[in-house]
Amino acid sequence: MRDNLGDLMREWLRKAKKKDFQAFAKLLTLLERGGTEGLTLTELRNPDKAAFRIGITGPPGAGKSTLIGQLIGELRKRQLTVGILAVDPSSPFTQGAILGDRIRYADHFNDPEVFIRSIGSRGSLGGLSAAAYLMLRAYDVVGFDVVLIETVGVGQTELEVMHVADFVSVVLVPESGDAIQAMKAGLLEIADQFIVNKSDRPGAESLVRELEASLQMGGQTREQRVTVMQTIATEGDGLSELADFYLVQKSAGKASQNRTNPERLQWEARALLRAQFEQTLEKAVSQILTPDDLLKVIKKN
Ligand SMILES: Nc1nc2c(ncn2[C@@H]2O[C@H](COP(=O)(O)OP(=O)(O)O)[C@@H](O)[C@H]2O)c(=O)[nH]1
Ligand SMILES: [Mg+2]
Repeated sequence: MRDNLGDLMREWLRKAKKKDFQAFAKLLTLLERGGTEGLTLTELRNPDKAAFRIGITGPPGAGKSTLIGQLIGELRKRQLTVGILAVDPSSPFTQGAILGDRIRYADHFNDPEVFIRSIGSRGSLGGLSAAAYLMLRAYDVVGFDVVLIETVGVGQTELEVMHVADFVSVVLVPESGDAIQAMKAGLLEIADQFIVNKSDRPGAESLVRELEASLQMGGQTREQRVTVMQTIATEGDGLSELADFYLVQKSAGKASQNRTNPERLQWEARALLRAQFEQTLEKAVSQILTPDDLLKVIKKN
């Protein structure tokens, strides 16, 4: 049974590498269900390519999905292949909402160089789900130039995007509160860049100034200077500049370096082990039927 799963994964992967996106979708589903089994695939363990992964995070409603929709178009104009992984249960890219947004994203759904996938659930012991890590490995193997990862930046889970992305953009809007609040939420730690979206709304300019001031005061710890850009995603304003900016970041070549970084591998191991523990835990818990079972099962595990 286990061998079968590995063989099946290998088969879908072989097809996916030839741009068979139906096969790729099937592979991702197996990776999502198969626990750590995906790691038995040599190519997944050691991808010979590394897509430039851009994490796009920020509070719900900030306009991340709208921004990504526009960004896909800009990246396609620049002849890049684009993969999207939405780790956001409320994303328009998730199953149900895709129907509603069919018209808005129609171009991209029919584009053979664009692949969109979402995972609704996160690891239930917290943290980014193990599946997300494995699926992103598969995006590397298939050979996308750029992968956009959408997460909702409101909890610890989402801060973890910094351990899989090669560049993290935090999307804020005038109404999402002041810069201090963003700093408190830990967003300064993970941001390589802030995008002030909805810049058509009042308060955008002052948010930019606040962010820049906090960045100056905050003693930026990462080697890269954190930038602040402004967009109006609904109008496509600032999107061409953003795409160009990402291409400059991409050319710095961090992606392949990051893939072999021990600290990152350890974060991935945490997610995979959490998933494994969780399975064991659920199995053990289901055996408890009497008060005496409680001690028995706990001692046994
Ligand atoms: N006024 C304005 N509305 C925007 C802008 N960008 C997105 N929106 C709207 O904000 C709402 C939430 O957008 P969405 O992309 O779903 O946000 P997400 O939850 O961060 O993915 C939608 O109604 C968008 O049309 C913008 O730049 N200006
Ligand atoms: Mg969204």
